[in-house]
Amino acid sequence: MRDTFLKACRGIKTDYTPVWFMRQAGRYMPEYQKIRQKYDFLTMCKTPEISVEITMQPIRILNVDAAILFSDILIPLEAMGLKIDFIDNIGPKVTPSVKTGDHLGYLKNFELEKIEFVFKTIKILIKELDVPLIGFSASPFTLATYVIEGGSSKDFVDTKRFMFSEPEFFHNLMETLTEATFIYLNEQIKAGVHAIQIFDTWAGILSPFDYEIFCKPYVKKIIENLKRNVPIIYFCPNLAGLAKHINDLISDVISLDWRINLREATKLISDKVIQGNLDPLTLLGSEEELFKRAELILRDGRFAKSHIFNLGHGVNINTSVERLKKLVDFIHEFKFEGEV
Ligand code: 1CP
Repeated sequence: MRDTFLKACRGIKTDYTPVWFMRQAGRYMPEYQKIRQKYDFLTMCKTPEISVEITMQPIRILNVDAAILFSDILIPLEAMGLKIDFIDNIGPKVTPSVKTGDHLGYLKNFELEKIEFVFKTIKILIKELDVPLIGFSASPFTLATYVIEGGSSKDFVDTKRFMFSEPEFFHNLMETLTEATFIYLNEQIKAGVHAIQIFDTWAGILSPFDYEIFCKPYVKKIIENLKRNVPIIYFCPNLAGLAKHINDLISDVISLDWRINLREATKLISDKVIQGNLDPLTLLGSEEELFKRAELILRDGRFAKSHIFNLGHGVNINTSVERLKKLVDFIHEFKFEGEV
């Protein structure tokens, strides 16, 4: 197996900077579209043969250094008795939504059997892949936003109303989601994933004060309790005010978005491997501007304990596959001065 990605996760400097992309499987890729025309998104997630094929597409086509399981952060909610739907042009829908302490009973005990397809997919993938497989979940807080809002949100009014009016019940919700996420990730590790990424997509909507109270303790608990034979990546976009708060999270890798200078970030977060942090929309511009920014990131990455190249968020649907492929080659072939 090509292990450059895993070496970097463990803080070992590598011959070249490994690269993979969040949302590397998806709608920007014609091969994905071809399958997506026949099946809805949930069916694709729930059918191991399809999920395996889509996970592998970017490995074959882009030559990235790691695969990420094709699934979604909302899938485990089905194992907790909630219903999830993905509606075209609108996004995910979670029913019923949990808006107050009175609704906590909507969440049932986590039943792994209901999402057996995830672990089946992982078991097939680790036999077929020649690169490491990344499993994932949302952080309990990020998952809570979908459970409370009933889907995506722009302002998170219901989440914050719940949090600030019934903090104790909010903590109860977080406990339940933390336990479920722990079981879910542990089962992915048992099935064979080589690394885990925890997506804390919405942590950045919190003040540093509230991040410490409502979000971080739960992520920390999961990381501390997971079997630590696989590296753990924590993705936290919009972390400006949170940067110094994540130093004592014991994840091996921290994944950043483009809103923070990578070199600055290595000063704030010195004990972790850094992943990131190219603005995904640079891929829509000229090649010259793209490579200029990619080079800056590669050079800044040398100041980190170790560096994994990634985007600051998911691949945009308008991205050209050719362009992404060229970026992978550019990263793999990049020579740092004074090194052969
Ligand atoms: O219509 C389609 O074809 C479905 C589009 C799609 C895809 C391809 C969704 C709907 N999810 C996914 C796959 C997905 N989602 C992966 C697969 C692996 C890969 O990266 O290639 C992963 C890791 C996710 C994780 C995910 N889902 C996150 C966290 C990452 C992030 O982007 O911050 C979030 C927030 C979701 C929720 C979600 N799933 C899909 C949509 C439209 C949304 C809503 C996003 C929002 O609330 O703004």
